[in-house]
Amino acid sequence: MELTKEDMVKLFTTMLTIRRFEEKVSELFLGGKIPGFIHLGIGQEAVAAGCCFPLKKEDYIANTHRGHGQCIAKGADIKILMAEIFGKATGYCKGKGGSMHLASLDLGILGANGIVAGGIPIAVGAAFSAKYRKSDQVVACFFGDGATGEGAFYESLNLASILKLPIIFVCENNHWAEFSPQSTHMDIEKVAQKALAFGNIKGETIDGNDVITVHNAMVKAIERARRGEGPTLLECNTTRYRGHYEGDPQKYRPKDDLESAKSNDAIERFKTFLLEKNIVTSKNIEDIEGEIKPKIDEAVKFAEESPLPLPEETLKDVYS
Ligand SMILES: Cc1ncc(C[n+]2csc(CCOP(=O)(O)OP(=O)(O)O)c2C)c(N)n1
Repeated sequence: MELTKEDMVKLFTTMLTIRRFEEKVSELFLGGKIPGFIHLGIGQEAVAAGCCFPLKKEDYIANTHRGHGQCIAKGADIKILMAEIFGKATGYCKGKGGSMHLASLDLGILGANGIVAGGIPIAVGAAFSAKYRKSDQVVACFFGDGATGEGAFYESLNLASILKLPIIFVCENNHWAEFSPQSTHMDIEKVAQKALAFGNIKGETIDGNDVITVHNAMVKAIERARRGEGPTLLECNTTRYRGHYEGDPQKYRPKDDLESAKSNDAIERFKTFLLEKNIVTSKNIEDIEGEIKPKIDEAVKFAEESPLPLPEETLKDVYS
């Protein structure tokens, strides 16, 4: 699937919406308006946008604790998403999931997960179901570099390889697992090398801050999955700008690590590309920004004005 100019504008709009949405979430969380814990993917937007764009509505994603962007890219309504993050009854999980347990089965969003690597076996189960039903659906399963040290990762990839399941394992490699740099929890350089252990999994490492590269690699992985040739482990190198959780002062992080990351910003790079190729003008960019802002304000208003879940609803829809 070749990207048209229109597609590229849509991709850019998605990335910018994710960024502005999360900047607003940060502001509201630090202002005490949002309960619980928040993990932001600011800096990682190209992975969510590029990977979800070629998915069909009926395809599945399993996202992570850092999963707002993946939900927006899979088609979530930012009003309902914001309400869920606020813990309100109008949210996707009626306010009982919050930022870390976002799910919408209607949109094929199987759920963010507070358990690191917890979404991986769920995604493999969904891929097995798709294959069994011959539904032609694929699953995009997102996780971080830290998750690839979990037993669930190896067991899941083993089964997915043996059964040649229609799944794309997307590692959003931001090179940090909580407060530990990749070098302290992995003795190999690339997560994609881990694919070699399984047989039917194709491993690939790409520039996760180049949305077109991400998109094109994902298209190939989806085609391979739909042809029944098996899973792909797609490692997207990227960076998170914010702390592990919102409020984390990142004292463990060398200053130049963050500064060099910001000079490789996915949104700025794509904007420069679009301008240089005359796909958009500066005025178009301003207009896109101008359209996103009121939508985010509207989402916040909706969330703030929505009711909290009723106490008698506490155990409803809760099944484990
Ligand atoms: C099974 C489990 N172990 C530990 C934790 C605590 N924890 C939360 S996030 C995290 C790091 C995850 O790193 P990574 O998978 O790279 O994702 P990232 O946060 O970088 O997006 C850890 C250790 C947890 N939530 N679940």
